Amino acid sequence: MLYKYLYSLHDKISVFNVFKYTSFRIILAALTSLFICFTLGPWMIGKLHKLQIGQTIRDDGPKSHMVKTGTPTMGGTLILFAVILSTLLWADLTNTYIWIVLAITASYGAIGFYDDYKKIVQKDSVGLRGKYKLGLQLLISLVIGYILFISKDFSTTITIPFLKNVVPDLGAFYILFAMFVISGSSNAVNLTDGLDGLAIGPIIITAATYLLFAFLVGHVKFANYLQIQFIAGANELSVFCAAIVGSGLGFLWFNTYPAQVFMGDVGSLALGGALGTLAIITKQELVLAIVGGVFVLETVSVIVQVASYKMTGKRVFQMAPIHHHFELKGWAEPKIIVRFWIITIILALVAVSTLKLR
Ligand code: 57M
Repeated sequence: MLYKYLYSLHDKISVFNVFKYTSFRIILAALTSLFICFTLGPWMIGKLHKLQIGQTIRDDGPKSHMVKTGTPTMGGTLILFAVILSTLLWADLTNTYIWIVLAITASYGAIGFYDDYKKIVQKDSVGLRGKYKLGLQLLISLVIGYILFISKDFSTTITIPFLKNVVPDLGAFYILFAMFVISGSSNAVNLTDGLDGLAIGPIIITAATYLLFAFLVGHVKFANYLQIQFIAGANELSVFCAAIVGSGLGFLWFNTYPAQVFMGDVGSLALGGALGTLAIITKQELVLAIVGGVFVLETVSVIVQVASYKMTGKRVFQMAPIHHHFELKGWAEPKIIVRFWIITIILALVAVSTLKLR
């Protein structure tokens, strides 16, 4: 929005020519969303305190969490505000992909907001029932999957990491696949969001990785050189990714241990859904399971724990998701968090290497 206006002045002010470049707008989007979170963060935390939007802590979890009672939550509202505003300011709004990622972010955010609101403001411990939450997520991702499916340029093949010549075409099943990736990613991030900074760290790293993927797949020269699928217009998504990176860093300032604010479902469901959608549009679908390995690990730990308990009556982990297992083993919270970040950085490097090792 703003960039089009500023660029239109380049005849008079030649330096404004710079707004034409995606690379410059990536930096502006990151800085704008970071600045919004930095400056509005303290005000929002104060407001959440005032409104008594504080977390209730389950007493069947690690006892170390009891001190977190009353920590303001729903901080994801600020992240989403910053992401959406800086994308609107610096991205090309004639680009359909931008509207698709904004739609997922806003709609999944609305589901999370309603769930948080029911739990925290209306004191309904169940919140939005799991089946309705998942049903809504699937319905929205069905619509997005269908829109992509009918758009003439969109291919229904999937990219298999490290295997250049294996390109399965899912045809209409791609819609189901997209639903699985988008909703699965949203719920996996939600499960991971159980320690200070544990979710936002890997979200930042994953968004930065997709910033690079979007930039490369959207440039015909880079795509040809790397022999990856060229997706016209996908490079604009790197502006959106930058907005997530910036707001994520701004939020982490306050969410780092000991956290002054939690993101709530409004943040985790939306950002997870956004990452899943980025993976689908950039045709780097399965790479999400590599760079988002921590999200996958957390989810698998829950599946294994529940399956084992139902079938044998025994638990595999002291508690699932797996971050609780390490807490109960006596690891300090910051140690678990930083180690999960380190793992994600390593996985991001592996994910990027799939561009060359094929
Ligand atoms: C929500 N929510 C956090 C905060 C955050 C099936 C089962 C595994 C589901 C799972 C679950 O409900 N997961 C999704 C996880 C909660 O955080 C809030 O929720 C938002 C994210 N959705 O933004 O608003 C708590 O997490 C801690 N936290 C931090 N720092 C942060 O920055 O410390 C969050 C953000 C917060 C705070 O304590 O209150 C959560 O964990 O509840 N359920 C579980 O994770 C439960 N596990 C479980 O029941 N395991 C069983 C079986 C069923 C697998 C087992 O192992 O036998 C545990 N959750 C908790 N206590 N809190 C159980 C004990």
